[in-house]
Amino acid sequence: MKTITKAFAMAMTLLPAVMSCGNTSQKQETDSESNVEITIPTFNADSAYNYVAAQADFGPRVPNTEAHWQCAAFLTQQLERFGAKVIRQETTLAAWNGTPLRACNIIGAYRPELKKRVLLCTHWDSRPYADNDPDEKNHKTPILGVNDGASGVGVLLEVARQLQTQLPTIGIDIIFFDAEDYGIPQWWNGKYKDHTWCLGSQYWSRHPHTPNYNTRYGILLDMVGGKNATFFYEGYSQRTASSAMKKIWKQARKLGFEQFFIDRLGTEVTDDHIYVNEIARIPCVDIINYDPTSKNSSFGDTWHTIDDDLQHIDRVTLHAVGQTLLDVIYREK
Ligand code: AHN
Ligand code: ZN
Repeated sequence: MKTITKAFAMAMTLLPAVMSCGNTSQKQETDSESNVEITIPTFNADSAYNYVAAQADFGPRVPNTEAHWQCAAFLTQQLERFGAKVIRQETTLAAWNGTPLRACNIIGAYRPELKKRVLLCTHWDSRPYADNDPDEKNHKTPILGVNDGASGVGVLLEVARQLQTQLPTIGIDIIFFDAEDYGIPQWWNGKYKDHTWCLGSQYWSRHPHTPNYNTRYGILLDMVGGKNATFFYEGYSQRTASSAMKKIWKQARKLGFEQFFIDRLGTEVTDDHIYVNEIARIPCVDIINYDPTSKNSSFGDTWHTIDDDLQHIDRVTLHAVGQTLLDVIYREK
């Protein structure tokens, strides 16, 4: 009885800040500069987790496979259900070994008529090779890509679900890039080839979904679901998108997510944000797990291994990233 009373009292103290409406909840805040009341949705980590699990259920989402196309249809359907204007960019891209990959970037636009916009992106494909697995016999096995692929998509689908109920002041574009993870494998001992990663974002950056596409900045998610993930300032984002980067980390830390969003510089990584910045000229921040303690890889123990599965996903991490995104985009004016 005592504990129930205590829990109830604690819930009561939260009531003025968090209001429930149907299956979504939100918090009200007054903007300190403009005195305007803003309503920020509450990110539902269970919902995000379910979207991550739904992708894992398809199996590896490697280009030129049936599971890949089925998942593309699922992602298209979800964005449409959440009220986005959906554009599918289907094309054929050449892999590192010359294999033609049937690829599809999936774009969901909210209020496409607005000039003031923010871009949220992540890759949705999964890697055809577990080439960083401790066991060499797995090096040619496709990975499930649950953290590396599905986690970013899960977070952005939950953001999309929240966008549908109440729109922010600015327009939002969500892009699921394809063929990010078909890069040259570690076991290849032939000639090295550059620019084999991020094929979908390279394509989109050369062919944006609308002519003269412009946006304030982009936020890229990569491996945002691992237990105890840590997001350091990524070196390239720091050099090319520092104001957006600082804004995101500041907001995250204000929300109490300082164990995830570390106030320190990490390394520089090859990822979709590089092409978005270099080709499309959009400053883009990479929120990517960086684990300086892992013996297997700086992206964490499960990176490009057969262990990148649902068991290693933590809702708490999804929540920290998703709520930070919502707070950042609903504060844009
Ligand atoms: C490197 O392998 C250095 N970057 C690839 C980025 C990546 C792969 N992100 C997810 N998978
Ligand atoms: Zn990868």
